[in-house]
Amino acid sequence: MTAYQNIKTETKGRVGIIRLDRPKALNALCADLVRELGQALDAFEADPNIGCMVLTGSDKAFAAGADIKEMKDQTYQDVFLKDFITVGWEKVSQVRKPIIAAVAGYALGGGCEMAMMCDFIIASDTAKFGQPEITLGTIPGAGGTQRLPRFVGKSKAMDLVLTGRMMDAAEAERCGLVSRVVPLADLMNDAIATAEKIAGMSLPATMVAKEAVNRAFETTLAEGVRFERRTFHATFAFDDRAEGMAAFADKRKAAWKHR
Ligand code: CO8
Repeated sequence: MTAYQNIKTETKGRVGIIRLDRPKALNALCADLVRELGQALDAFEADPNIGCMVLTGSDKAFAAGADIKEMKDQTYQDVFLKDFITVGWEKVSQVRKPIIAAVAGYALGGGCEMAMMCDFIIASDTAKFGQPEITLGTIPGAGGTQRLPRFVGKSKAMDLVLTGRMMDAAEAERCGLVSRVVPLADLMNDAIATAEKIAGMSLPATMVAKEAVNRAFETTLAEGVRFERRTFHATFAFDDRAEGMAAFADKRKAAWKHR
């Protein structure tokens, strides 16, 4: 397995776990960390034994944002020429296998944005979310102004982006940013059990389901429903669709060919 400096990876059954691990900076997302994260995502994406991923941090911080110390002296030319953020970061939103964010502690700025790039967020009761970039004289740069309103609506997104305040896990669940909140001690067990359940499904069905839900955020309702209909029809080409329905009719457990 590749040796990483800023993350740790492990597998549990068909689940690939990536842990952000830069404790001295509360997992601030420096360039090396983002590069390693991209490599780990690529490796799990390519591994036929992995059906779902979990992205997590420490009890204290999922990630406290982009690395401010690394950013502070950069010029417009620097960030423009290297297309800062686009390279590396987008990979989290581009993996085709499902990925769950398991968030404890701070998920701020780029950390909150990275959690939102995952398919859904399971939070511990100690989690804190926010987009504090305004307090640094800048704005979210990894999708915060676009993804946050889609999760929580305009009013709450404006409140968070314009004040830079943090919200706790209860508020994040109320407004739909997270799918569920669990006690800190249960966070990883819950996230891994959820990922195992997903990884136990037919992989092609899981991947097209993810693609179809994501389409809802990128198109009109009519186009989205048309896309869903065509994709649903296409699942009739899957061996596993035939097996799933046959297993139901035979009152037996489906034996997926593609997992
Ligand atoms: N960048 C660099 N270092 C950080 C960051 C960060 N984002 N967050 C914390 N650290 C460091 C601290 O400097 C400190 O280091 P040191 O011990 O050397 O002084 C160490 O981590 C521990 O932090 P604190 O002592 O501050 O810990 P506290 O428990 O007192 O406070 C907080 C925790 C409230 C989370 C506080 O650390 C904080 O406010 N951090 C900054 C949060 C923030 O503003 N995040 C947004 C960053 S901007 C951003 O994400 C833009 C995204 C756009 C895309 C970016 C692409 C790269």
